[in-house]
Amino acid sequence: MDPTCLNYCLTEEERRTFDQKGFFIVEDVLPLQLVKDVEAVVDRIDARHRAENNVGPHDRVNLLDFIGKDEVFLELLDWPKIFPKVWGILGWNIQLYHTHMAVTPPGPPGEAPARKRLGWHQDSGRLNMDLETTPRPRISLKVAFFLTDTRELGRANFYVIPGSHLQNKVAFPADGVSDPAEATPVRVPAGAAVFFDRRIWHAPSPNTSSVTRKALFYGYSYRWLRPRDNMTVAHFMDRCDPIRRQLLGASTGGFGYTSPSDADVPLKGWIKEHLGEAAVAP
Ligand SMILES: O=C(O)CCC(=O)C(=O)O
Repeated sequence: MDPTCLNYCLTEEERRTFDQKGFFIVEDVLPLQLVKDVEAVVDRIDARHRAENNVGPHDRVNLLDFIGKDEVFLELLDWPKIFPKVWGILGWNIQLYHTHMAVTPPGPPGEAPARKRLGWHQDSGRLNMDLETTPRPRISLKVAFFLTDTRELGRANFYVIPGSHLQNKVAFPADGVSDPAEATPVRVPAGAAVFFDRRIWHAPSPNTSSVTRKALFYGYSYRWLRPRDNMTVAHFMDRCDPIRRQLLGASTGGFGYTSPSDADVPLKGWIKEHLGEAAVAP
């Protein structure tokens, strides 16, 4: 891994914002030419998925496990402007546990979206029922790469309730259709990344604009968590460096997920080499 990524380590302000609000935004993460290149790949995959699954042109596609579908997605896995922030938050015993590609086209012309509450949720399904603490533990985060400018409202903005990552429940308005007063659209330019704690209450929203919104979600977790999708990456392993192999799920065996040796976590060795012993403690 190129050590120049160390220019993009997690800042104290980012850490504070993440701890307090449950998310933060980093702009200019992807150069615009790369955004265009990635978008072309997303368009091809989206078109095939729609054709094969009979999905209409105005319906949202949320395709899980896109990581293995093109080499360019591998580049974003340890992208220098984001990856040091990921291990700055979670530490070195980490993996990619989940990816999803969200393509939200404009709704049908002349048809306003139904008046209903957004689909608020915390990530990770059963974790939110099976873990008994308040708040529940963090365990994972997502990085959302935005390929579309969503600075305007109505562009299928990603919504969050800032600070709600420390709440197991949200109080919804009694009318059954309104969103909580604290619901906030995340408004970012193309090429930005949004880091969010899996526990933050968040939701997709309808697209009332004329522009299709495209975003790629990379979920990072501790290595002992089971992947949330099929992680179809075996064909990538040969061409990956040891840190990428770690991120894609490699381990010396079952024991190595919960009690990793140095061979299981080359990221730990890399951080120690460049930032010293204290950076990898405990
Ligand atoms: O596509 C979006 O804006 C929402 C994504 C989402 O709900 C999720 O990552 O769980």
